[in-house]
Amino acid sequence: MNSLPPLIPVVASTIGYHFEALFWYIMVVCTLGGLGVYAALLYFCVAYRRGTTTGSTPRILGSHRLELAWTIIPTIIFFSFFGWGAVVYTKAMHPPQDAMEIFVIGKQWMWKAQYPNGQRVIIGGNPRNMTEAERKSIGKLVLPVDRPVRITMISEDVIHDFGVPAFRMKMDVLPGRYTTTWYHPTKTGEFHIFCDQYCGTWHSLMVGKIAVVGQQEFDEWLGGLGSYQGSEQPVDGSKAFSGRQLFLKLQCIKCHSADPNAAAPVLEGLYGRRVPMKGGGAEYADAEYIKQSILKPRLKVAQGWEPIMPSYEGQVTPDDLDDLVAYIRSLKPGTTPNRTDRMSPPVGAPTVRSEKKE
Ligand code: HEC
Ligand SMILES: [Cu+2]
Repeated sequence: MNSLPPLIPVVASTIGYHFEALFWYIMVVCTLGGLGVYAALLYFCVAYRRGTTTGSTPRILGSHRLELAWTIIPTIIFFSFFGWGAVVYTKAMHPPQDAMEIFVIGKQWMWKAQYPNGQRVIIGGNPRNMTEAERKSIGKLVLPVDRPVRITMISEDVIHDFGVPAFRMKMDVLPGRYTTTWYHPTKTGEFHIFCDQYCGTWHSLMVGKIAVVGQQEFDEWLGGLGSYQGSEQPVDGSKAFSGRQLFLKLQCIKCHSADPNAAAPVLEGLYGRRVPMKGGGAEYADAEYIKQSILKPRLKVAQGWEPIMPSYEGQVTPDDLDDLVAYIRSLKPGTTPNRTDRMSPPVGAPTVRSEKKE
């Protein structure tokens, strides 16, 4: 039966627990209240049915005590909903000062998230309406566990709503006005994002995932590296992403293609491997080795290859080198670009694609 969704979605944020407690409190009080009313109804129906001993009802001219009791007690009970609700609401509306800030833009029918370092991801959307670059950078909203994040949102077109059931939080995303919400994720794992406001034809595709990962994994991901990758190519705005642009611009791709029979080694999975050298010995492929391979390719030549790689000394800045290293480090099997891949424009850049009418 694991195909059925759980009756109660997992709870994965601090507000989620507050929300659950309040929800069940209201649920239990209302259920008991309702049952009480129906039980009394049933009892009176039977006890005071026509023709019973009581005959006629006694004349009762009111009781202040009774009136006060059934006014004050329910008022206290129902105001407890309000009081508790107000406390949870205030918590939910006020992100802590140290929260990390992430911007989210809603657009028919996808989400675009931007991190403090400029890194961007696209979440969800209708692939038919996207540019190639957008399609390849479809990813997840990656968040660190146990750290508060504030999400500031705006819409490019109509009203959307950024809803995360596992966090028990949703917030309307409006055109022309910023709205904010915040989460304190308490569990690692993947959780749904839904657009909770009907927003047009592909509203149903405006869905995605939040991946909550450990702090270290998160930091690596923010650098465009690491075991966790939300999308097929390095995340837009990361060092690895700039490295990829350079890799294409400097034409490294002409030799280092995905073809193992090409003139140069495939660089996927190179980082951290031991590379046998021409003339004996081996080198550990770390950042130093990669930098040296780019600046002084003749110094250490990998076994089985000809020393045909040109030196890039003077053509690349130290920053460029770091980006290239980050990119090579992020290269996973099957992710070397095609030789014909052009540099992809940044996510969200204005595009001149022809809007095909379908
Ligand atoms: C003219 C073809 C050519 C171009 C262009 C080229 N390389 Fe190379 N590259 C090679 C060959 C051949 C080797 C293997 C021999 C060696 O170690 O020098 C190599 C080796 C490497 C290595 C070490 C790989 C290993 O398995 O040890 C790295 C890293 C590298 N290149 C990065 C780059 C980068 C980054 C660029 C672009 C800035 C680039 N290369 C441009 C041909 C090329
Ligand atoms: Cu929407």
